[in-house]
Amino acid sequence: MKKVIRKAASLIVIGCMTMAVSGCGNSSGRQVVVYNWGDYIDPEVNKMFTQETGIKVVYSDYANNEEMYSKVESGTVSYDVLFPSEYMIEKMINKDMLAKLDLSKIPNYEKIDERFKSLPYDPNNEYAVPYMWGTMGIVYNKTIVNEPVDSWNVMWDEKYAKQIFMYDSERDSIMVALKKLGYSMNTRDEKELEEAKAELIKQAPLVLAYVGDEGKNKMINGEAALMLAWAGDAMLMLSENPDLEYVIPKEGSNYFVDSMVIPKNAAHMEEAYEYINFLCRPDIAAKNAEYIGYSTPISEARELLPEEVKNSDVAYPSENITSDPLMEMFNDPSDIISVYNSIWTQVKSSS
Ligand code: SPD
Repeated sequence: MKKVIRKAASLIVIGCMTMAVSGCGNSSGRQVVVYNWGDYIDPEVNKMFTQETGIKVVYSDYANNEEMYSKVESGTVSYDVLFPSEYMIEKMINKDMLAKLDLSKIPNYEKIDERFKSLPYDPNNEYAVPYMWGTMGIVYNKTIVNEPVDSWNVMWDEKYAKQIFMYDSERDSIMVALKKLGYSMNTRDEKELEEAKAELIKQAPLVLAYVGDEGKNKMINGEAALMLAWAGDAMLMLSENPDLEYVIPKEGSNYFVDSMVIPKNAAHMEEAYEYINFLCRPDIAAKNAEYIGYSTPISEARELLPEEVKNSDVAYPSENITSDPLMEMFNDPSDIISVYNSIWTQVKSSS
């Protein structure tokens, strides 16, 4: 987890991607078209994959599940491997957009811990191969927030006006408001969702910015007091600034699993299988997890991590956390997506 090296390396990824498109380091003519979250892979891993297999990686990234879905649905680019979160996998399965996997082509699938298999979005392990997992919580700067932080309420505290970063994502922001109110993040109750909207509108004047990946460096640089963050990003921030802490609020939060899937219309199926299998190899999964800060679902990979990472409560909280009823995984809100979209439009226009 090295901020400065990571920034330089991500430029190399783009450079390598450009070269990959024009055929750099690859004589086989084989390629795999990968679309992943930003800051969600060690660029060296893509290079190693090409060196070992001769398959070039045409790599690009997205900021959130919704952006990925729109791009894939538009059909402007045909992707081979995607990394959606659980609720988006459920939606893509329901829309018949994903290929059923032949797990015999992913022998490293057996390395994945059983507790990350047969999850509600893919109960028979037909479509998705877990990649990274984690929780969502609050990163706060102890030199500014010098009181115990244990509740989402702090993100509404006027003392911290214009020192709060929220995440620029409708699903995650609405989740925070629902949990603050004591509701399920998967509620279909329009009254509860209206209350969540009112909370977010109330919070908007206090928010310094609705950020994406750039929020991490801003927190590291002490530009805000509080930030809504995923544990993997928290790992990176905490390693760079000892004044920062991560907490999962007592009202509960989101526990997520991002997985690798192959779209039904993928043009390079065999290469997609090879790529997914490579990322599940314990040494590669460990290298990747150490670089990006997120939590690998492969115990053998976790064992290879530095002591301070593999024993971190932030990246690897107690296993009970995934059975805590206050910690929820998102499910697909397609049936009420217009309500979600309308809430988010109103929140953003009030900020
Ligand atoms: N840098 C972004 C890493 C992506 C993390 N995914 C979290 C998904 C939660 N629904």
